Amino acid sequence: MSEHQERVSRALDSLRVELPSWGFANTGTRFGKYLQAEAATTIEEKFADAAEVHALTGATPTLALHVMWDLPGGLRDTRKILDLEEEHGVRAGSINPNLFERQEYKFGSVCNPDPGVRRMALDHLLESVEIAKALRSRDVSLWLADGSNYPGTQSMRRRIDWMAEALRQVHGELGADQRLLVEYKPFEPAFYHTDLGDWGMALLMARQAGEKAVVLVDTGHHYAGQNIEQIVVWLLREKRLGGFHFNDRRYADDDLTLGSIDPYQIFRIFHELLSDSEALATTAFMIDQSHNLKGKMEAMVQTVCTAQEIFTKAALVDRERLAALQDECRLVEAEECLRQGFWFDVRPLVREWRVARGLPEDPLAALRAGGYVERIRSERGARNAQSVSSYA
Ligand code: PSV
Ligand code: MN
Repeated sequence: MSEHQERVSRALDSLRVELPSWGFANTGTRFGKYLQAEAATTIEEKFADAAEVHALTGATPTLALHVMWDLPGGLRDTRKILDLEEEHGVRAGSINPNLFERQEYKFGSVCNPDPGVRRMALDHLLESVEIAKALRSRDVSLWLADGSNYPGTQSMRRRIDWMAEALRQVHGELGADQRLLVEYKPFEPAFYHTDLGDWGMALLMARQAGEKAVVLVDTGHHYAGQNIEQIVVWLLREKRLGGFHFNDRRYADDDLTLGSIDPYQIFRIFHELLSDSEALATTAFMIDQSHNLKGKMEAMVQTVCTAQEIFTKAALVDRERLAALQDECRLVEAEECLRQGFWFDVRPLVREWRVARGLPEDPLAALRAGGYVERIRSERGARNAQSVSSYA
């Protein structure tokens, strides 16, 4: 086996990407939804879709769950999830509390000035920790939609204290191997201030919560032009990088397919991660995309294949040589050393790896040829069409 092949195999054997349950369901924009006949309408269907993606790519053994959407009965629903895990060979991944959809959260959840609403949010978080324990899930993944729309309408300062108090309590209930992932976002749904607006705020909050709290970087949650790989480097250095929500964006949190706009950025992020093998082993790679126009299944398989290809490119960078070139400030050679991996056409090697692992050589072609999408379209079409008419 050539050195390249070996590196590619090692990289692909190690890469695990978590799928978002919500990526299989009908989603839209704030202007409405275009419903797809194939979209999953139940948790059973989400597990089935995730299992199909895993069978095609060999890289997606876990499914992220959103508590309100996937376990509306809370802890009581965990039995059903355990059965689905067994049936489909896909495990529950990160557990995502929902602190943004209930009417009570209009002015925030754990940052709400109303102590009753704060309590309600905390109870939901604590139940989410219990759900994660029951499902043997390592990560409780927290995204707060909290914020405000107009200057002066909320005390940003007091809201920090309320948030810190809640996160400390949640942290106190985590099991020995569990983690609290803290996600940040600069705007939306709030348009003036977001209580966790950037990675620095998330890092400070994680530190205050406790040592099992780490930061989650959603690639779509940055201002245009921000150097995300530098953020990754800082979080790695602080030992507080918990994981990623991968997607791509052109303007804001667009939820576009990974690598569709700027594949070099994802490559640079992977390159920094691959420079820290210890952190790499614990970092959660999750997809957070909603495919509004593309077919759900096709888009998901395309995303995972893209992650595999770009990760492999980054694995080919000769990091030892790069470090030497950096030390000697041989700028062009250093840049070319990095870019060598990016420009290398890894696809033949990735195909070889797939065949060697008993996977389809071309997962997208296999999806199209396998009839799965046609079958779920006919099974789910009527149900999805019903929601079209009720939507209209
Ligand atoms: C918010 O934009 C976010 O990125 C959070 O991770 C949510 O959990 C997810 O999208 C789904 O709404
Ligand atoms: Mn996210």
